[in-house]
Amino acid sequence: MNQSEHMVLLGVPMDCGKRRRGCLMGPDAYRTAGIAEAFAGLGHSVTDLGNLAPRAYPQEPAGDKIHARNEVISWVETLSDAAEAAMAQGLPVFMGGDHALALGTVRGVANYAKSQGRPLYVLWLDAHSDFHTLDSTETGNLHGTPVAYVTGHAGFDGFPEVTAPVPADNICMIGLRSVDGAERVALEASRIRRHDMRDIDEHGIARPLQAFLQDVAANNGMLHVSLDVDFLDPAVAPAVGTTVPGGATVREAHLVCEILHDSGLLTSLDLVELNPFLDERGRTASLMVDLCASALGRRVFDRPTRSFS
Ligand code: 5AB
Ligand code: MN
Ligand code: MN
Ligand code: MN
Repeated sequence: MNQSEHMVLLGVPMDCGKRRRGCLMGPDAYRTAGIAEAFAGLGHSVTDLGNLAPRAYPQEPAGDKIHARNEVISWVETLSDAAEAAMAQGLPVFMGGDHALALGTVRGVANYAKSQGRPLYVLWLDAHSDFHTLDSTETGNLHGTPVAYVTGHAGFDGFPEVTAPVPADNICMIGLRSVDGAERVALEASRIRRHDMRDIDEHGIARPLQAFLQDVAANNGMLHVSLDVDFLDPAVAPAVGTTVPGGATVREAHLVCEILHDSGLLTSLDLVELNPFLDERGRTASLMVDLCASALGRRVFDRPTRSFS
């Protein structure tokens, strides 16, 4: 049986977390691919709050190593507030936009979880670990930093304080295959659970996910999922700036989403890094919408209920 959710769609046309442009078209590509209709067809109610915009922000300092620092800070403030408010209404889906949006969405969702007295867990589905600080980033692109920020790492001067940092133990990364040297050192020193593609090749994708979900359930956690298009293999999801070969297959990704649905634990979702300018006849946007549908209950046959507690 499907549990019926109230889905809250928020468009986040954020394109400043990196230099290559196009993610600003993401929210409308998801709408065009029928995301609202897919949710409604599964029996969920849907509200589309339209697109968010950053507040006015000071001009970027000349020669800054960090790309669009002030614009990102402004988005973080907007997104934190919007995420916190949307959590009280239903299950928010943040239609990005690049992955810098997660600095704001996860910060806001974490504040909400704290207000409910519940721990927040984060599932990071990505080729990259996005674990740079402003000091360690080599590219200056802030879409490579959200995990370090939301876990409360130092080195984010000028950014809003992270009032409810997500404990490293509560984060699970799946799909990794491009991790920079500084990120590897920092990850190895942290308790973040990390599963690279080799793990998945050897053991399958279900096992690490189920182990993580057991923990979420056992601790009455809320679960935020951050789905980067580059989690998927570029052969099936070409509409992304940072393609890395050897990614998740269509079936692996669906299985993740199907298991997420069975768990009943999902409480918020980011869809990030879709660059419709690079898509082929909308296939990446359509695949992302199909994955969302699996995460919200689309299936071929019912299965016996699986318990995660
Ligand atoms: B994405 C890189 N590590 O820091 C950097 O797509 C890539 O949100 C970051 O996962 C990729 O710029 C960020 C080289
Ligand atoms: Mn990412
Ligand atoms: Mn990525
Ligand atoms: Mn990217």
